[in-house]
Amino acid sequence: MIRLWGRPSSARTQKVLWTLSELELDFEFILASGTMGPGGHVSKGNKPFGVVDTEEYRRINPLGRVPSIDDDGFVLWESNSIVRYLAMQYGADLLYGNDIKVFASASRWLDFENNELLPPMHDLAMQLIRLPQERRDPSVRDAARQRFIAALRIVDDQLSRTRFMTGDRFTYGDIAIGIRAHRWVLFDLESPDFPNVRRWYAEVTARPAFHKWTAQPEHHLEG
Ligand SMILES: N[C@@H](CCC(=O)N[C@@H](CS)C(=O)NCC(=O)O)C(=O)O
Repeated sequence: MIRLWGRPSSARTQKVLWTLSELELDFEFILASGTMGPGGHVSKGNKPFGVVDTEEYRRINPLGRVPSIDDDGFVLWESNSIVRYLAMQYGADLLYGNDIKVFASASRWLDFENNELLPPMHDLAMQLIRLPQERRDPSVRDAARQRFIAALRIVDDQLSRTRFMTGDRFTYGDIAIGIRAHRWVLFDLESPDFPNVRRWYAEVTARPAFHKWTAQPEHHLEG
């Protein structure tokens, strides 16, 4: 049995949730966070889910962050490593066509998501949703919007040449980029049109697995 520690509003946790849903795997979901709780972010006085600051959890994840998994005694943290593990262990055909080059290509998009899309999106989530009004700074928000757009241009260029992020088949690379694209659409900020992203976004978000944990706007816009 797989246990997953995380929170539904965490895009990194969502990478794992979407992957588990694609694979139709059963799992126990343990709500955990030091910064968010059922009412929202701690910066607005809300109580966090907790768990992450316990000694027991620190033995699972020394950073005290989410997500982490325990698959029958095999413990793993770092969201991208978890997605790659689940793909290799349970979904080689479905999530990368059992092809090492496709695996590596999808893996590259996970790193791109982590390095290029996540930092500006973190700033956007803080500036648009999580910080109290008096701590928000429009110049930080706008710089993050511009940086996200620059990275999205690269995604659009890739998708002008291939149906999915790595070629003609859906892979776990589409999951990581798909979550960021979904959040971007929900943020509804001023942006150039990216027609290839639009076409691909319609296709990946039509997948039933996307609707289990990732589609819901409240996981992206509340906090
Ligand atoms: N590189 C790590 C980063 C983990 C991380 O920073 N997770 C965030 C949530 S997206 C977190 O734990 N935030 C603090 C909290 O919720 O307690 C990963 O990808 O798993």
